[in-house]
Amino acid sequence: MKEKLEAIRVKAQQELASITEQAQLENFRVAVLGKKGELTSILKAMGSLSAEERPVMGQLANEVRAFIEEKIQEKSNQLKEFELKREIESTPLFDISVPANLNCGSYHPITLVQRQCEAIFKSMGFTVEDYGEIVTDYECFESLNIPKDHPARDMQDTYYLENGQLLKTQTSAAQNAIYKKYKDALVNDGVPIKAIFPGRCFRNEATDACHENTFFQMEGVMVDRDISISNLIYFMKTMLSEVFRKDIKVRLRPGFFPFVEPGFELDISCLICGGEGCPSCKHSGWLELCPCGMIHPQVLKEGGIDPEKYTGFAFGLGLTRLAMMKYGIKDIRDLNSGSLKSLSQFTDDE
Ligand code: FA5
Repeated sequence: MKEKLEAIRVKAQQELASITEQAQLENFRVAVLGKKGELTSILKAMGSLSAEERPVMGQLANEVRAFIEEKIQEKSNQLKEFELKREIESTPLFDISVPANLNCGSYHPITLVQRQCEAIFKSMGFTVEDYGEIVTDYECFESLNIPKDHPARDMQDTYYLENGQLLKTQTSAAQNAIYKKYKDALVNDGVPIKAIFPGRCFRNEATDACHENTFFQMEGVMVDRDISISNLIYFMKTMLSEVFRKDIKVRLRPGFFPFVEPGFELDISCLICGGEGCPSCKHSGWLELCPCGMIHPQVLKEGGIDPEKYTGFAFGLGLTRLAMMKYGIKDIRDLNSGSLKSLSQFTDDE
């Protein structure tokens, strides 16, 4: 029996070395350690051994089992790493010199990133909401604690219609409507509000490599009893690690937005220059990506939610900048250029 056990250990090592897929690994595990596996059938024969031999063989069999289990785990980790590497390497980087493929359509990089973010948040129980691009002053500013004479408006000048409506400057403009839509389920049935709402935003501002007058954001809110900054940090971390699938440097610093308290700026180290400083990050090495914070009590109240009982977080992810970082696009203006030559290279990502 001793020889048989040793032989299994050696054979297992040889077979493991040639395995390249998780499915193969599972078949191997069942063939050796499963109910009808090689090792299990040897253990079953243990009863025929003498009283002196049994504990010695029992100990050896356990050692062999533990050894093989450890090797299977190691192999599984190795395969997972390979798969992740393969996926990262197959993500196309933006290359303006790629010849145009005009025969078939392709998804815009922002659509790809938006869909990916939606899938991540849906898997964490968030609903995806749609909202208009033309909104009222109340939706875009007043319901968010930004009255008519508030200086925060200076940072978000926009385009106004003759009837007083405006092109929304931020996806936060949908917050009030979302709170009103879900407040009854929250209060009566205890269902937390967990929603994301991606959308196009417009600002009347000078453009440069990281600023456009028309860009995409994705807002997210969560409201329930006892929601804290730890919840906010958890969701931000999960989202970034799922999107980039690699370690990226992030910094959180205080930031002011009248509709959150406390408020933060979440920046990521610029992936175009590796944090050295370049036009894409205004030579700072960091890119403002996702401001966030705890929803201001006044904003909850305005949405019909009692801030004494409920708290929540909100974030405003810069989707266009996320697409820049994910695909290595140096100038944000390329994304609105409508250049089929640049955009067609993303065809294969879906
Ligand atoms: C806002 O728009 C806030 N509504 C975000 C927010 C939501 C804060 C919820 C707290 C709670 P800000 O103006 O910084 O914040 O824009 C948010 C993100 O949108 C920026 O970090 C950036 O990634 C992106 N962004 C803003 N302006 C532009 C622009 N002109 N071009 C491209 N992306 C932009």
